Amino acid sequence: MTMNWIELEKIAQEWTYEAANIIKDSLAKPIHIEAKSNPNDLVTEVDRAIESYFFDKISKTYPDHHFLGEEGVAEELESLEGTVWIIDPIDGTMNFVHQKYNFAISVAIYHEGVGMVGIVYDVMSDELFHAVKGHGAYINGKELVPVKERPLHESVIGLNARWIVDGKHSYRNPLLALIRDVRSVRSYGSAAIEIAYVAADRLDGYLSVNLSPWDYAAAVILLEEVGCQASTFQGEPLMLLTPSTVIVGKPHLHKEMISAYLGEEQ
Ligand code: 2AM
Ligand code: CA
Ligand code: CA
Ligand code: CA
Repeated sequence: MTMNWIELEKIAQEWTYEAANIIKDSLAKPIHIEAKSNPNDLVTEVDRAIESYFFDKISKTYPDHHFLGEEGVAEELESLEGTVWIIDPIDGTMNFVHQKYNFAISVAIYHEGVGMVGIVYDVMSDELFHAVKGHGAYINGKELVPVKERPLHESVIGLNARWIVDGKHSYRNPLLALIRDVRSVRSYGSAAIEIAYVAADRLDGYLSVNLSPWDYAAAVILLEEVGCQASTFQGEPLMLLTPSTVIVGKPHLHKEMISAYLGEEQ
C-alpha cells in the first residue's frame, strides 16, 4: 500500500500539538530531573512521557511502522527499512529545565531511508515548521521561499556550544577560524530549532560536532525543500542510525565551510 504522506503529516501534526499540551501542563508542576551520560546531559520524566505518547499512538495506529527515539522507549532499531518514525520528544531539554522556553518536539517520518515528513514544533513560541517531501516547507502553514545566499563573511551561523566529545576538543582550530571569519555566531540550544531556522532563512548555516539522528532527522527534511544542504563535516551523507558531526547551510556556504575549514580534522 502506498502511503498518503500529506494525510500522514496532518496526523503527525495533531499528535504533536497534543504532545505540546502535555508538556505545557507539566510546566505548572515540579519536574524531576536526572543526569544521563554526564551531569550536564539532562532528562526529565516529561521527555519519557512524550516519547511514550508518540510510541503508543504510532504502534496502535500503524503497527507495521518502526520507531526510533532518544529516550529508548522502543527496542533498538538496526535498519531504516520500511516506514520509520524518528522522534525527539524534547529537543533542548536543558532549555526546558532552565528556561521553560526554546525547546521543540521533533517528528520525522522516513520511508526506505528517505525523509518524507518533517515537523519541528517550537512549543512555547507556537511555531510549527513542517514539510512533506516535494511539497515545500512551511511555518504555521505559510510557505517558506527558497533561501538566498550571502558571502561567508556576512553569514550568521548557529553553533552548538559543546565542542568536547569524549574529552577531546575536536575541530577546535577550524571552528575558531570559522568563527573569526563569519559575521557572527548564535547558540540557541536546540539543534532541531537551529536547523529549522536555516530553512526559514533566520540563520545561514548551523553546525555541531556531535548529534544523534533524532536531533536533525525532521529538520533536514525542511532544508531540502528550500534548497539547503546537510552533511557530516566531511561532506558525507548523514547516517540516520549513528551519531555524527553535522553541518547544514545554504548550498554555497555549506560547501565553502567544508572545503575551507572542516573537511579534514585538525
Ligand atoms: P537534547 O536536548 O534532545 O538532548 C544542544 O546542546 C543540542 O544538542 C540539543 O539539540 C541537544 O538535544 C543536543 N544534544 C545531543 N547530545 C547531547 C548531549 N549529550 N548533551 C546535551 N545536548 C545534546
Ligand atoms: Ca538529550
Ligand atoms: Ca535532541
Ligand atoms: Ca531530546
